Order: sequence, then structure tokens, then C-alpha cells
Amino acid sequence: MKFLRLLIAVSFVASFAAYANDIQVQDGYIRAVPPSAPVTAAFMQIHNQGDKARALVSASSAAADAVELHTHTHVDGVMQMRQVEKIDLAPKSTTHLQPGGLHIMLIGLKAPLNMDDKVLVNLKLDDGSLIELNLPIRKVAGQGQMHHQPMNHQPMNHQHMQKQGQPH
Ligand SMILES: [Cu+2]
Repeated sequence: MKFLRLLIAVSFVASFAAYANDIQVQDGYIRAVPPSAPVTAAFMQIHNQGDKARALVSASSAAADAVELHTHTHVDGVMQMRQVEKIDLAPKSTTHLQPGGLHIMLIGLKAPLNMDDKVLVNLKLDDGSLIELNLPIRKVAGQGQMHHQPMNHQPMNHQHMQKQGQPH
């Protein structure tokens, strides 16, 4: 079923891609994560150049089991993520999907992300139109970065231990 849905999505894009609407996406990327990470997020700038309020109602990607629209909120001083029904795109303005704010969450990555890869993500707008994005993987500076200090894998050195004389 998933494959069928994907096919339908692709054919939609193929037939409607030429019809430019008022929504344009720029600077989209997927946050680089360690190979074992099950989730990541997509960020981008969405421009609504029209006079009408629009909305991003869903997103999909074959790269993940589920794709959700998320925001961050402060609850009792703690930053929490929560799913939102839609992301409003105000007329004549740009909506920023960025770390610490609105984002598109990719849950259950089907394969590790390679830095050279691109990830196909489809956005669905409130009028049913789709925007197909081919997003690069990018390291996000600052928060959430892995420490690159090598782990201490020094094996126990039994020879040295044998040389330590017992007090008796
Ligand atoms: Cu999230």
C-alpha cells in the first residue's frame, strides 16, 4: 500500500509540477544524525507569495516510517516537541522551519543517512497540491551535536599487571 501511495504521489507531482502556485520552498535540508539514530528532522523556509493564508497540512517520505509536522514549545521551562495538525503559511510572508522551532519530523528512518545522499520529501498543501523536495543532508551546528572525542578502548594490559609484585 505504501508503495502504491508513493506512486500516486509521484504521478501527482509529475502532472502538477509545472503549475507554479504561490508557495515556494528554499534552503531545505535534513539534519545529519548518527547512523543508529531512528529519527531526524527537515528544515526549510516556506514562502507564501500570495494574498491568501495557506497551510502545510502534511508531509511524506519513503525514507521514514512516519513523517509528522512538529513544533517546539516551552512547558514549565522545558523545551518539548509536539505534533501540530498543520503549519500556517501567512500571506506575503516566510515561515521558518528551523532547529528549536517548527520542523518536519522523520520517524523510523529506514536506512542510515549518508552525507552525500538526498532525501525525497513531499509536502502537501491545504489545496491538495504537492511540492516535491530533494533535500540534502546537513550538519546542524550547536545543539545536539555529537562529541567527537574517541572513546577510551584501551584494553586491560595483563602483562603490566603481572609485573606488579604482590606485597607478600
Ligand atoms: Cu519533532
